[in-house]
Amino acid sequence: MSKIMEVKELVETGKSKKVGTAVQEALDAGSQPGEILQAMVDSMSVVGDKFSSGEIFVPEMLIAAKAMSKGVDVLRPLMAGDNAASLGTCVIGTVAGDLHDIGKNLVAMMIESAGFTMVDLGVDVADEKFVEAIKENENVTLVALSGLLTTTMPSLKSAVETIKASGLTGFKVIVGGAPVTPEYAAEIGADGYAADAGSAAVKAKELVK
Ligand code: B1M
Repeated sequence: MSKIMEVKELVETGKSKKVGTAVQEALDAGSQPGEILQAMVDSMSVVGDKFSSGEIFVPEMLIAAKAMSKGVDVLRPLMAGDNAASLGTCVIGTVAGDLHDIGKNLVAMMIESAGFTMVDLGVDVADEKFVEAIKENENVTLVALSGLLTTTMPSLKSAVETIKASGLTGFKVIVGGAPVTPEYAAEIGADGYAADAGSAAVKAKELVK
């Protein structure tokens, strides 16, 4: 089995202790970081499908997520670019009621590597926490909101509304996450939308220029 396939299988089966080593071995064997990352993202889709079909349950999803995070830890220094150019501070978080953070962490990593200083509020972030973070941090130029559940899409809406109603200015709001569409982003008043971590970094730069 190729090293990259081994990484994929280890993530799918939640073998967190082995994933880091396997990712390093895949790199040593010549695989590119982006390729390994995509293999792990594909694994999470398999995990999601197995969950949907009742083959696995929440604990298995959780351990697969932990395994993927271990793999991402090895890739992080290789994915981070030259962030000498400061495009300001980005406040990021997964919206209220939502505990998914792998996608948000990847988006944070890519936006940071595009030249932003990152303030990561974590998961299940109440609307007011975003407002507080904009007030408390210097030169916030971007607020990035992630939502992974159809049931937390209204939290994206209320977070955008609360942030816009705060009267604070000088930043743009970008939203994303699997159930989010460009149409929904526009409907809730977000300034931007991106489908994945790479395009989030591109869009982030575009929004603050
Ligand atoms: Co959850 N979960 N989960 N889960 N989970 C999904 C999302 C689901 C699709 C699985 C399924 O049924 N097939 C489903 C949602 C269905 C729906 O709403 N339509 C689901 C469900 C139902 C649930 C629970 C309700 C299950 C339950 O309890 N019965 C529960 C909810 C808990 C809560 O949040 N309140 C739950 C719990 C969990 C765990 C905690 C066990 C775990 C998360 C652990 C963690 O994140 N630390 C988990 C996992 C692992 C998943 C799946 C399997 C994988 C998610 C993931 O990390 N994907 C997921 C199935 C799937 O995704 N196919 C699933 C990899 C990641 C790289 O992709 O997060 O999509 P993603 O991020 C992408 C893009 O979306 C985008 O860029 C990222 C990188 O390219 N993106 C942005 C994300 N944020 C962005 C922000 C941007 C721009 C782009 O701008 C700011």
